[in-house]
Amino acid sequence: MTTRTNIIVVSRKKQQGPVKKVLRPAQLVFVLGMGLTLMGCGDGSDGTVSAQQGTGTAFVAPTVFQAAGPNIASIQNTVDQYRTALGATNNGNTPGPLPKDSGHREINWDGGGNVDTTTAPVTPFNTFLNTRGAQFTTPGTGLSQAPPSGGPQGGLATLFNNPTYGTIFSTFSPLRLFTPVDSNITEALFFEPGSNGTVPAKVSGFGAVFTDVDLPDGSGPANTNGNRKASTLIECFGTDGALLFSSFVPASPGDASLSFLGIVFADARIARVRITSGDAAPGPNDDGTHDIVMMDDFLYGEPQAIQPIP
Ligand SMILES: [Ca+2]
Ligand SMILES: [Ca+2]
Repeated sequence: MTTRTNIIVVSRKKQQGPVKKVLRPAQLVFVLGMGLTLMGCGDGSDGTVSAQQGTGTAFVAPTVFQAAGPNIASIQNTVDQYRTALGATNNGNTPGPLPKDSGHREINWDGGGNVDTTTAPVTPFNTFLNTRGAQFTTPGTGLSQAPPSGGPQGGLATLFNNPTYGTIFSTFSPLRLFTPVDSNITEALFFEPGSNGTVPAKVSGFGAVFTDVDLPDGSGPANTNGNRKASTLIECFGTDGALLFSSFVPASPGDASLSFLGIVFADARIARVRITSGDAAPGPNDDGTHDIVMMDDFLYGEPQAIQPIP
C-alpha cells in the first residue's frame, strides 16, 4: 500500500507543446501551510515572449490552484479559494448575461440531490447548455453521470462492467461522478447562460475535481507503476484556438483519492477546454498498466459572450 499524502508541492508548472519555451521562474507555484492550498502567480508582466502557435500573442500566466490527497478535506480549502478567485457567488441556473465578476458556475453531476441513477452516455452532453452555459463532448460513445456503484443501473461498476470501480473512486460531491465512455477525452465549450447555445462565450477560468489520479506516483526512474508519467491533463484554448495553458493534474497514489486543478485569468479568455482523464478509457482494472480516472465537480467563470470580429 502506498503511503498517502495530502501534500502537493509543485515546483514548476509543466507546459505542453509549443508553450514549453515560455516557461519562466515567475510561474513557479508554491504550496504553503498544510498542503491544502496554494496561490500560484505568474506575473506575466514583462510580456516578452514571442509568438506561440502563430498567434503572435504574448503568454499570460494564470493563477493556478491545485491540491490532492486521500479525501475531501485534502482539497476542500483549495476548491473554496478557487471559487473566491472566480467570483464567490454560485450563479446556479440564473440566465445571463451576467458580469464577469458576478460569480461563477458549477456542475456537480448530482441531479440536485441524492440522485443515484446512471445516465446513458450521450454526446454532445447538453444537460447544462442552457442553464449554465456549458456543452460537453467526447470522441467516445458519450458522457455519463453515475455513482461509483449502486442505484437502479448499478453505477460505474455496471456501466464499465468492472466491480472494482465501486471502491476505487470516491466523490467530492455525492453521489455522482462524470465520465466519458469509450474514451478518456472530454471537451467543453461555453455559451451565455439562457441563450440555449446560441451565444458562444469565454470564461476567465476552469477547474475540475478528479478521483483516483495515481500518476505520477513518484516511483522513480524505473518502469514501476508507470514511472513518473502523468495521466491526467487540462488544456485551455482561446477564442482563436491557440493553447493558452495546460497542466497535469496532481496525483495522490492510493485508491479513491481526490485531486483538483483550476486556473483563472484576470479576464475571460478561455473558449474551449480539453480534459484528459486517466491514461486509458475506463473499463480495465486500475493497476500498474492503466491509471483510470473519473471526474467530479466542474467550476468555471461566468460565461462572457464572445464579441464577433468586426
Ligand atoms: Ca458529484
Ligand atoms: Ca487511477
